[in-house]
Amino acid sequence: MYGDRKGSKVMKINFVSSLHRSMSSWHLLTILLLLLSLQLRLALGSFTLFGPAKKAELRDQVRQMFYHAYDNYMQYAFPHDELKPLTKTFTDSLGELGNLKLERLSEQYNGSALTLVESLSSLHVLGNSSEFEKGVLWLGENLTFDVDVRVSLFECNIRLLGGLISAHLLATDLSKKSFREPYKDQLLILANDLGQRFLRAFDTPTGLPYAWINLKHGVMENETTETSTSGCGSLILEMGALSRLTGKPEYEESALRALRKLWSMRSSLDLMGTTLDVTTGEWIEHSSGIGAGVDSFYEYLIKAHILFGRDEYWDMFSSAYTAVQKYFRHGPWYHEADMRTGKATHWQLTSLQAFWPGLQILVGDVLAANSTHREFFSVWERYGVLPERYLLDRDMLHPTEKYYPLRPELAESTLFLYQATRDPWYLEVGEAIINSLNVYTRVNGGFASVRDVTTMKLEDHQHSFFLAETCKYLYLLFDDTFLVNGNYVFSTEGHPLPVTHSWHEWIPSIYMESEAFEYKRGGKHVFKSAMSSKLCPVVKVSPVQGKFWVESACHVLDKRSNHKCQSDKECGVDATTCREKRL
Ligand code: DMJ
Repeated sequence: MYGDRKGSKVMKINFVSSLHRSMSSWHLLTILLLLLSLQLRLALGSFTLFGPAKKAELRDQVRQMFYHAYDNYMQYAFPHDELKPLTKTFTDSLGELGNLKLERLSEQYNGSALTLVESLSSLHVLGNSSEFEKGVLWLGENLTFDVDVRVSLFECNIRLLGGLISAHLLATDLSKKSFREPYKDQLLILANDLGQRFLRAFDTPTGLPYAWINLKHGVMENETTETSTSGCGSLILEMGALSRLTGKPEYEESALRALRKLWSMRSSLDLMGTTLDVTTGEWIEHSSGIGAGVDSFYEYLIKAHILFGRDEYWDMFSSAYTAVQKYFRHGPWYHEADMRTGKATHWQLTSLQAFWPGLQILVGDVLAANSTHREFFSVWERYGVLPERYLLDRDMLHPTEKYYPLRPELAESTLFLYQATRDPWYLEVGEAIINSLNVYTRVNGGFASVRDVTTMKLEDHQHSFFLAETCKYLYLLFDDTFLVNGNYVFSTEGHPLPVTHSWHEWIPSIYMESEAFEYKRGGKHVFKSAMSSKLCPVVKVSPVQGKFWVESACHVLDKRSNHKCQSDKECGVDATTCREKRL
């Protein structure tokens, strides 16, 4: 088991001693017996707590939460961008995100049905093909990007472009038989149109894209030249996928050129800053960490490697990851540091950082992931949800960032840790997250963000990522049917992109079914091939010259080209389950 329950033991000791002062010994005995029985249940293993019935019950609870959020959006906000659940109205937040001057919003702008676009892949994961199909047909007929609205390139990319591309791939996946009527690539046509509009942002002397564009007119006059590392370094999954799907290389080329330029700006310590100027290619903010403004840059390096197989992404990722672990990590926490010196600058925990353990699972760094995840969960338990920012050096909440906008990161890491370890402790974490969301954020009109974690006062906003990510990750934690038969990488917005051999640029690793190797199972030596032992899932089996060849989907490849790892360290990581292969 990876779940360390030390923290809860300490809490129990304090709990018992304070009770002792105020209660009779008879009461104390009763409580001790109760605690003992709880301890016994835990010692017997959580299998009794998390049998199939309990998992199904929690899955159904999440399904119900998703539909509470979705139905209210459809009733009160659609086709606008997001739901205001307290007043049961809407906000065209995609425009607002980028539009500091609201008067610039065109009067005809009625939103981009953002939450519907973001919900499609979740509807598919939940197995609701008819609502999925209805959404696709509506978007194909009604959605237009020819609107006079200034948007954030990053947000538009991860939410709209990613949502459209993922849903397109799911719609065309015939094996899922999700469509009753013939699908006519409606979503891909929309994605291509959006991609064309994005290209204008890349027209800079450095190739680094502007952070903001007007969807109708392109980059506006006097547009700010400041952007963030994640803003120009997390475009490659969506734009690369768009190129593969349309056959138009310009999307991937633009995103890759920007990524290479960004990487060339790293310090001699392999550290990045947080903000930069797209015209000069100079850093503006030299301090950075793994949270806001940088987070998905790291995520997209490893995920681009998984999706496209290019070694270049792995090389960038492994250097960047090593530098993070070396300069930012302090025990389970990650502080910020100056990219030039590696010296610590800010000691803060931010809610966005909670994605990091999930990323660590992708590289098989399970123990480090568990220790950080555990700390984040203890903060969740302390406040009931995760506060946006906590000052580690002063041991206090950030005075103005006490909010929790229904973010998914802790649920995301919990899912990946559970997939990697199957430790039922993570199901308990998932259950606690579900309970908190229902107790503190569920209102009659949907789910509302928390404005202040100390008072649990709510804010009138249901972010679209609650449907795209939070609900999806929690659902998959209790029912991973969707993952079992597929092999996906999730975008930073939780949109699944199938890992397919035809998108891989390297010569794929080929397994021969007959090529057996020895490994240990339950103390016995077993002779099996990588494929038949299911250590690496099959992506494609094809007959070549009369023999069956199987392509590996391992996203961290075995060290040896013949896949016969001699030690655990030489074994790769399975892309679907994120499990490290073991001897
Ligand atoms: C989402 O839009 C994405 O996960 C993004 O990468 C970070 N922030 C939000 C969720 O918190």
